[in-house]
Amino acid sequence: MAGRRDYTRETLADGVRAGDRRALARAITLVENSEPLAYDVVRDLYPETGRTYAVGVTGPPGVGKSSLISALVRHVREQSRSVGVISVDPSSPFSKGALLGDRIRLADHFLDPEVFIRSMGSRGHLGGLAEATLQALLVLDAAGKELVFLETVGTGQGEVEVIGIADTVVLVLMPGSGDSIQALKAGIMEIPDVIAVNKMDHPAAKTMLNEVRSVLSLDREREWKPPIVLTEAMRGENVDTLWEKVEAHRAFLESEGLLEQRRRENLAGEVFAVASARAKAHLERAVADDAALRRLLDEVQSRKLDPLTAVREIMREVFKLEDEDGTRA
Ligand SMILES: Nc1nc2c(ncn2[C@@H]2O[C@H](COP(=O)(O)OP(=O)(O)O)[C@@H](O)[C@H]2O)c(=O)[nH]1
Ligand SMILES: [Mg+2]
Repeated sequence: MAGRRDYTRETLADGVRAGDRRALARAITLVENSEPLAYDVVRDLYPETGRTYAVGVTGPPGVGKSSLISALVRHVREQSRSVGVISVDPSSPFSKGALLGDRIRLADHFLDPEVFIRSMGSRGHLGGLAEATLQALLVLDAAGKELVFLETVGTGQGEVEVIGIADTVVLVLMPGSGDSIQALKAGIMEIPDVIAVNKMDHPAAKTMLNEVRSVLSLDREREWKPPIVLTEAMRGENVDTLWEKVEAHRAFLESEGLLEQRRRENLAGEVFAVASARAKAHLERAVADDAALRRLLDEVQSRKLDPLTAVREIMREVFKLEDEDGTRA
């Protein structure tokens, strides 16, 4: 199939199944562009998916997520496992081997045919980044990747939706990630399954470790106690231990019969997230395209119409919904 540019639904699905890199790259580009062919191919492949184990890697910018993923990929490649990486960190663009700045860590793996790395742009997908990531993950799953790492930056709602599909979530912090500690403490950030305190070469790493420990100790009821690992991504220090913890979490989920349950909830959550994102995009477009709806907003502004009456009008007009605010007309 080499050299063939115009895939059909069948040849693209077959290329993905065979793990052909060109087909994978093409399929994910189509996914990113919300092309109809991408939907068809994923629809065809979906019954064959569910074999990949997805590891989400999240945390603030600059903590070393990309570097750690690179080290983890190296580690799991020593066990000959096939790997995919999807990065939705806009600051870590690893596409086509053309890497910016010093972010060459994942480039080590570009020559390895069993490793497929792709960064997703944050362009306007109909269903947001959650949609594009989910579809890309399914493509890599159908291609037979045993493991897929999903890198996302931050802790915003969009990122939560992207990481929401992961079987195991690793939160990466570094000395000085005080905001994240506060977010964990306040319950803004969900408790991850494994925590890496990276840059352990930094003098404040131990302090950070203790802070994370004290936050987690507040939460005694959990069956799974998230392990915390000090790592150094550049030299690969403790990366094997970090991977052991990920595997331990997987074993925990599997032994308790929780993996199926988690996946069921994750998939439901993704469907909901993508549907919500599409509904929002639809709403915004509808209001932008409709002078009468825009006028409602003007009337709210000039206090001729109260906000919830405008909401009700908009819901009726755009979604054909009555009484969505729960009041009786
Ligand atoms: N000293 C030290 N620097 C690190 C470590 N891990 C990553 N870095 C550096 O931290 C910076 C950000 O790393 P990167 O992996 O791009 O972080 P990301 O934004 O979380 O993906 C880079 O300059 C890395 O070289 C570490 O364990 N120790
Ligand atoms: Mg990164």
